[in-house]
Amino acid sequence: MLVPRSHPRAASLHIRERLVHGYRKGLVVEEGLLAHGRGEMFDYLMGEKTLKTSHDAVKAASRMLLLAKRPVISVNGNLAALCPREIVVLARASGAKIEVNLFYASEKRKKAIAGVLKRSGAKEVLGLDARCSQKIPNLDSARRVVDERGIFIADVVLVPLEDGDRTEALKRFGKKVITFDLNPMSRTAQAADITIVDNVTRGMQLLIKSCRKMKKCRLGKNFKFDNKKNLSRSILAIKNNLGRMAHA
Ligand code: PTJ
Repeated sequence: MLVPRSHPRAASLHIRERLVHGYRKGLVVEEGLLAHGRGEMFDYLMGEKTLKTSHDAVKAASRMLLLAKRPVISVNGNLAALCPREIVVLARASGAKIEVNLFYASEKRKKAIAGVLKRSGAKEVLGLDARCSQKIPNLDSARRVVDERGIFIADVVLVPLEDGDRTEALKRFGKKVITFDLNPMSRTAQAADITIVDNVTRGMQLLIKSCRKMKKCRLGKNFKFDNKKNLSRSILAIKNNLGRMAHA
């Protein structure tokens, strides 16, 4: 049966198609397809809509990005396949650099991802020049290799769809971490300073809008955001939604 595009289910099918296309083009790894499936499950439980708590997290994240001295958007295969244009627009709106950083690293995939970003309008993509490589201490995966002009010296790093080990390593290394994760219970979601519990395809657009809006305001340097509390509220919202679905 054909589902009309306006239906949330149609949106999720469209997102899936983009990811599969990204896989065929060599941007996404097989493990990325599995990670997406996990995300889809949480999105389904959320009713495929942005939660109120996620809007609050987006506001806090845009503030943190705009107040940062050296913000960086860390790009992996899934993010590049799902929202290449949004990455470039968000970088412009927030003043962040763009760096390719992969869990399952390969030069070929890095180049393919950088190519997509450049075709989407990126002027500079970090993470490709081996002469600029530095290492995040106490991390085993390929994600420890970062660019000395980017993540290595960043104060705030946006790490969508991240693995828990690197989020914790980035925190130990003194970085503020913002993440998108549909699973509010994941290690990354719990370890980050700000977790946007939303599909990255919706969340990136909201973050761009929020950065553009906040840019026009005078931002106070100090602001508080209780990520743990916001995550608990997100879990409760999902639980309530589940209850409604069960009784529908
Ligand atoms: O491209 P690479 O080599 O860097 O590899 C990327 C993956 C995604 C394979 C790697 O980072 C990975 O294995 O990630 P994890 O540990 O599986 O975590 C992915 C998290 O992202 C999970 O908690 C998912 O629920 C969540 N997720 C999946 N799809 C989305 C998502 N969150 C937001 N939006 C999505 N579309």
